[in-house]
Amino acid sequence: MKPGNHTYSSRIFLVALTLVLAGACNKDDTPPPAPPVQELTIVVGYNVDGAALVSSQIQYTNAAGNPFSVYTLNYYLSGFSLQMMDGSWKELDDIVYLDAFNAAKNTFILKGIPAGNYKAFKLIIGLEPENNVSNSLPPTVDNINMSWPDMMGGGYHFLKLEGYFKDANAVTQGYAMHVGTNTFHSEVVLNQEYAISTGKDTLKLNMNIAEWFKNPNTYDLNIQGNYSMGRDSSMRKLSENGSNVFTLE
Ligand SMILES: [Cu+2]
Repeated sequence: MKPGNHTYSSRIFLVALTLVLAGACNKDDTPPPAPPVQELTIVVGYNVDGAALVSSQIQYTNAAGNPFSVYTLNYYLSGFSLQMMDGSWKELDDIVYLDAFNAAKNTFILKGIPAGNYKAFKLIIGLEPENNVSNSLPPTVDNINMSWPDMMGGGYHFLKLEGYFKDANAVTQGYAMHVGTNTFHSEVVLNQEYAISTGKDTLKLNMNIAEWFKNPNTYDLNIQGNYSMGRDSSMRKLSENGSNVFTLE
């Protein structure tokens, strides 16, 4: 072996050793990165069969042919669950109060959702039985206004949809679609693919208010009644229709 070759080999060995040591040092000194926090902002929008939601004169017509307006739309969303591509579900405990005519109460943030691709989004309109307990929510003005009388079963209103309609004699009357009491929450399943990226992301939910009167039950305010509170047959129809009011954008 020539002396020059020996020197060259030693140099390669030293360079290699340095790299190994450097790598080892980096491994010891660098903490593992903290898992990123995913925030999913949900923005809720409204329409009435494609028409913009405006709180004003009677200008919409429901599936039964009743001309109607919308002045109040308050409700709870809860039971959020997001299905990943492998079929597993990420369930969340959030309970959110919404007011269609208050922009600040149509946006909310769900936290701690792993980034990735999803294939379904579930939620309920209203409260599940374990949360539908009188005075169990923080005593905000909104929650107090949504309380359901104890003598009628207690808990909270799941939905208040109110406005005016023209009855069979073309006389303007008020209507109040109030839904509450256990088993009358609406289950919403949106089978649609969406991606949640690392960091912050947004999903848009759209409610077609006309669906409350339409599918699967045509709700005629003249026949079924313009007040639903405490009437099981009316609340059942509305809660079934509620399963079809949302689409995911
Ligand atoms: Cu009521």
